Amino acid sequence: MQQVLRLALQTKGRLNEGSIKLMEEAGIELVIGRRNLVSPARNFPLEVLYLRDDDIPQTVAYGAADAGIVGENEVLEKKEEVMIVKRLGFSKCRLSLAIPQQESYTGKTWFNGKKIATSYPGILTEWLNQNQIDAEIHVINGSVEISPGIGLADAIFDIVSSGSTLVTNRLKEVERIISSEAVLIANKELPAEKKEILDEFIFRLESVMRAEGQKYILLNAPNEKIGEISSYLPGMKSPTVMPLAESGWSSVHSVISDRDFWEIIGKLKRAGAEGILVIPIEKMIL
Ligand code: PRT
Ligand code: ZN
Repeated sequence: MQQVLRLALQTKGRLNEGSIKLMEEAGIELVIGRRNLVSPARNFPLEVLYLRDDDIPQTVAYGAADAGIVGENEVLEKKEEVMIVKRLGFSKCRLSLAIPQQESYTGKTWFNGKKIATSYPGILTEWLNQNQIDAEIHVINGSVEISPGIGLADAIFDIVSSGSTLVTNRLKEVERIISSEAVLIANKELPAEKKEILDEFIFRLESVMRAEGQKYILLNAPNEKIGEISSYLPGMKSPTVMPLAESGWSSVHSVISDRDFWEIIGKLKRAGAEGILVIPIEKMIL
């Protein structure tokens, strides 16, 4: 029987959408049965096991799933024996300490003798120990941010993304402890056949991720300007230059990154480029 890689994904929540989108972009079609716990892929030796994010590190460590997509924060908190094989660049956030806005923050020692509410006691304990701070940890799951307001704690240690939840609860971020993003984790002892499927899966993810933030650009240029124009277009290798039917003109093709987009376009126009076309790239194989 052919081996299948069992991949744990979050059933619903912030990681689910990004994970499913990544699967689609990697060309992996899932058979989504109604309320199914396990969903096989139609066209790739993989099946998805849907779980709560908190359970993903342990499930992968124990081998009930071979790999999984989960927030790095959960991996660090749970300390299970898993490998982080790929950082995936979505669901970015940070774990921070926050205190009531009216408090004046005097530095890390402010936390001495204070009560901190969190769902991440492991990461917090480590930070407190490293900084030799003696604080009390109050573990709660969900709505951590309301604890100072209702007198349950002096401070919180929680996930922050835009920071608006803190503002709403009249809190201010005073220490950023870790930053996190979605990661692909894997069991440390995968059999060779599953390892091969995982490598192919990673190869596909990399092709998709590489293409993100990159655009394909085509333009027409007078031949005497090709040298200057090419110098603005690093591309994957050098740009492709093809003669146009109209003599003295060529078509130039290359790849540019979103970040440099406007700066490069300006330079190209000043150098005499015309008919500039910019097209999204779906995948990029090196
Ligand atoms: O049901 P299940 O247990 O699977 O899901 P969950 O409710 O535990 O997790 P979920 O779906 O909320 O988050 C899953 C993962 O997404 C987290 O472990 C993080 O790795 C990542 N992530 C990214 C976030 C956020 N951004 C985020 N903003 N997780 C939570 N938040 C919450 C945060 O707790 C706070 O209440 O959003 C609020 C802060 O957001 P801002 O934008 O107001 O700062
Ligand atoms: Zn959870």
